[in-house]
Amino acid sequence: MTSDTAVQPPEPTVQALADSILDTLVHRIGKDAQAARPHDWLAATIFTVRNDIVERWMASTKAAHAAGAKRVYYLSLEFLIGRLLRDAVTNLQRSDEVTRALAIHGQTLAELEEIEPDAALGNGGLGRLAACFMESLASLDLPAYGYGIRYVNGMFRQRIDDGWQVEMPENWLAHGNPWEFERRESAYFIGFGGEVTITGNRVHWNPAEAVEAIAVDTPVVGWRGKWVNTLRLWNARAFDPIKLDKFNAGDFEGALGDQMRAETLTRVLYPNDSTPAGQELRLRQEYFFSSASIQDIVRRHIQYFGDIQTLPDKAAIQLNDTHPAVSVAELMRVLIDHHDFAFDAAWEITKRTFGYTNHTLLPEALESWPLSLFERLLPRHMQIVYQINAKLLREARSAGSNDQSIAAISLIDEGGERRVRMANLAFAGSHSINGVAALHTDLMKKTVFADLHRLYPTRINNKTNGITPRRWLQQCNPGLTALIREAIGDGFLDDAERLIDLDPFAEDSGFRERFAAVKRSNKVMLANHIFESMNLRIDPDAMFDVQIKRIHEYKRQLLNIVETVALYDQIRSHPERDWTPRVKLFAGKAASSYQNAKLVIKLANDVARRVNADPMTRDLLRVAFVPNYNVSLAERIVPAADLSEQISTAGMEASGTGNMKFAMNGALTIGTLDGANIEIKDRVGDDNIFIFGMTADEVEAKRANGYDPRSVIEASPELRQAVSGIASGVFSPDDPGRYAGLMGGLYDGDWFMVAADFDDYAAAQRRVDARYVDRDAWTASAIRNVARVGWFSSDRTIREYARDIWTVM
Ligand code: B1H
Repeated sequence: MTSDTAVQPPEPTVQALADSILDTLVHRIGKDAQAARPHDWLAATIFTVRNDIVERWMASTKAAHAAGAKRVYYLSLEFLIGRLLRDAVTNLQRSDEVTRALAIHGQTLAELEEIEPDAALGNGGLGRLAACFMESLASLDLPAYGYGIRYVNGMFRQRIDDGWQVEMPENWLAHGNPWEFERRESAYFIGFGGEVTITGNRVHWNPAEAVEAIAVDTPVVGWRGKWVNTLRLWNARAFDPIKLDKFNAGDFEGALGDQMRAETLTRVLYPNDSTPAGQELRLRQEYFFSSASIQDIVRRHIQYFGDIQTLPDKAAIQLNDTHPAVSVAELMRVLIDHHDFAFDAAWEITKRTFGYTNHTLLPEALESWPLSLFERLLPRHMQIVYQINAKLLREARSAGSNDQSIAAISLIDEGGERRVRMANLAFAGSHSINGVAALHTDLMKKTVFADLHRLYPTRINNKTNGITPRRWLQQCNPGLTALIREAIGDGFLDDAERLIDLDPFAEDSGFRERFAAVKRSNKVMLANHIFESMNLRIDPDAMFDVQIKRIHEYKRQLLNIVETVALYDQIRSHPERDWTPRVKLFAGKAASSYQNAKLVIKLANDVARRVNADPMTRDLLRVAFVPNYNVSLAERIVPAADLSEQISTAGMEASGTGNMKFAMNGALTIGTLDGANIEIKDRVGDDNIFIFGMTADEVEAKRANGYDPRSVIEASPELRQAVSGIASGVFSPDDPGRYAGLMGGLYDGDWFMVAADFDDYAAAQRRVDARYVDRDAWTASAIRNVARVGWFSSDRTIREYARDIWTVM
């Protein structure tokens, strides 16, 4: 869409804005300026800013309609959007105006922004990617809807008690949510269970239970406010919230039971990153939001275009991993049972409409549902899955696939308890299947999808992830943004790849000094925050070495911690050497049932306690585990980082997106040749990144040829000392055996190859030390990182999806 199709309302003056905030406070919140608390001012500000957004929103909707535009639908069980006020105000370019208007009332925009709850309707990278994509879609003026679930409780709040993670319920809606609009008129019937009957050639599904899905919309403002899209999250409600007959008979629980069951559906986000939860409630969530979204998409298409046949020309539905994959069967059901399509015709429309993005190859992460559960909950979909499978396997047979290949392609896993394979369903039902970084896409073709890829060799394609430079540069790092603007002008704000104009400034000593001053001031702000929140002092002149992400064995926080211990031992053995002072920062949540991940958190805290209390190393090494990692905390930490730890076992991190955020904010990466690290290295150049460790091929070969971690540990004195120190309780004198099992795992098995990569990692860290001492060279490299990673803007990623998969550009 062109930008001039949306109306630009006139900018109200600052005084008018201040008046309207006060008017909102009084008439909408019901408080006067004297009685209002900060949350009231926040709500009044959001409501006021929202008015401006709503006008643009309606104009965008009308423009898309008038143009008969094709719409993009992004289906995701996770949207990790974080706070919205600063995003909205900066994208509308009204920061100064709103700041000044609030000042008239003695309020500070920055302080109000800080009390906005962080909407954490996602786990990690996959959910944050969905949020970055929504922002880029709006920034590129592409008509799009995000579809998901309005969880009442998002990602749990993490408390650290005596070093252990404790999960606390998160309650982002406690003060209401001024951003959202409930659309009671957009409600759909969602059935579960029951049976399927046939009359004539008509199939009829009679569900045993049903809930209503209610739409709740949030506007998503693009850069410069030219275009506004919709994030539509579904809420579940009982059709009959109170059964009055039961209520009158005194059966209060029975009277409210349906409502309770419905509310349970959209109550809480499953806090797993990478490994799916196999519970029935999760499958119910998946079907609930898939069905509501498909019904809504079909309803809108028919309303606008009249003819369901043209659906693939006017709607592109992207499946964010397999969590919405049941949508494939749901669209088939709607087309066949409600619109009288023959199976084959419905299948062609379905394939042309869907695209599927895969985000992980970890075998335990590939979603599959026991056939018995799937059939009991979705009997009609089970029939359709069987029909799809019959067609798929016929095609495979006629293409000459052997039995082994047929078994791999099948939608049904027959090894052991029979299960429905959601990845195969998503693959079969889509015209495009994409990975999220070049290596990942390559491995998809060679591993999980090898047989499907041989059968349909044109479907798999790569779309390397990206991040929105609005949130992850402009908003989180205003100091750096201002400096870049002075140097190269405003062009990079609209096209992040113009950051390349900054490259020559790496050689300008005056610029390097100013760049280093910005980084230092970001570090001072983070140090203050850590002091205030954790009562720990860290030195802004030390190197800030940061690993923040979900805690998972494949991400190898353990490698970092063990190396930290080895460094600690080295410093104590050789205090006379010229050590580079470091602050090791960790943050991240562990899935509640992931015992090893929780133990890694405890270990980081135990190591921090001991190291930070040691007078011999105090000035050279500090360790901190910052609690409750979320989007807002990342926005503080990323601009302050010197070193970005991206150290997953090669072949296991599909892409990573934190790696991109750090590089764009001038941190240097220490990383393996995994995921998008490889593409970052290709762009920043070998001299501006620290690469170590085995390649994905080497990891695979080592596993195949029998890897013996014990001999590796024995052969490395530093590693041996660190591991045996941890194992024997040096860091856990209160419970000396605490880490015996965790360290034992390294000796016998070490699936993630911590030992195999240790020496090379430690050597890379000493190269990091040496480079950091030459502060000028370090800063030049940091500038080159910023200049050269504009390609990792999610605008570029979305343009590629729009051109290659959705054909909307
Ligand atoms: C990613 C997930 C994921 N990959 C299952 N897979 C989940 C899988 O709740 N579940 O069941 C939740 C999340 N998340 C991440 O996606 C990758 O690990 C990252 O490497 C990648 O950058 C990110 C975005 O593509």
